[in-house]
Amino acid sequence: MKILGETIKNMPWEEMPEGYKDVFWRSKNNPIITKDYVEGASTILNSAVVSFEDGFAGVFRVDDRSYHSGLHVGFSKNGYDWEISDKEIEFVRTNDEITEFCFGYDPRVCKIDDTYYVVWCNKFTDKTSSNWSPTIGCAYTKDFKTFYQLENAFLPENRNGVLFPKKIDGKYMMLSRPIRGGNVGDVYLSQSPDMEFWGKHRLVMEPVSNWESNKIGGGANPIEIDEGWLLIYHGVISTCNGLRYMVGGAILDKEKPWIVKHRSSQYLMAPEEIYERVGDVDNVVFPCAALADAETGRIAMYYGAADTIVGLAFSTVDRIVDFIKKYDICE
Ligand code: BMA
Repeated sequence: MKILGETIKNMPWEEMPEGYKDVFWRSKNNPIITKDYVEGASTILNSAVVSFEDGFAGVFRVDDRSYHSGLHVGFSKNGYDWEISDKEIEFVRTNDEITEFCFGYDPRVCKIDDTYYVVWCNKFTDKTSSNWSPTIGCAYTKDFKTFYQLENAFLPENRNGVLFPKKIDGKYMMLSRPIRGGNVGDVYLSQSPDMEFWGKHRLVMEPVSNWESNKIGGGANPIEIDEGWLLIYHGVISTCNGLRYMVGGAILDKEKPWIVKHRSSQYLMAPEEIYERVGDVDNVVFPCAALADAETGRIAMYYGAADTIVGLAFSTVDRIVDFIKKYDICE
């Protein structure tokens, strides 16, 4: 199975432990990022990384000690050691009517042509409103210095915006998770000619297996492979002990990515290590980014663990696709 896309120099990588059986293996250096990277941080969690110039850039969710979620930019040469700004990104609004940035949950960063788009869970209403109403905020940057904020993509409530790394049939494509009653939800796809007007909405998938029965949502940007789009997403089960967040996998159709061609009935990764099981929110692994190297087929996934730190886990495109097909619910 081939990854179609960039070859990544200095890709973070560690060999699979001998005799290892699961899909993803964790970095021996986990946690990769802790609160100590940013002065005044309470936690640094669900964050996005992309390759940039001769290394990597990231947009990090930093919750401060008032529990305000800000987005901070960071840079790294090797994907492990990061310089993260102590200051929040100050978005330049492209028109005065765009809601001022209020908070930033779960950012994703996606390079499309020569532009890096940032999408995150944004508060729809203004700073003074106590109304929660989350939706998908959008911005772009070319240099990770100046970020221009665009219109919110959707009406509230919506979370987990994830862009495809190229236009399909001339349109930007975004996955998102509108909330249906009681904070449960499914993955939808919306299309846009300009990153402003979104339509042609399609239902992509609903929870099917028990492990994801509470809700599902996008994870990393879909990875283009010869067979379609490899989607690493998150799924949640509601247990007697609260919610448990896990990682799932599916392959979407190349031209019509709202069509699911393969999808695993089994999760690909679940909270297992102590830093995934215990934290601000126990039992959470939450993927927001995956580096995918076309030359080697290697995949390095960045994920938030227990809403407290950022971890890194590795796999290969073959290993993930084989697993999805072995447990395929679309067969
Ligand atoms: C979701 C999001 C994530 C978080 C998860 C578990 O609703 O807010 O940021 O990781 O809950 O708390």
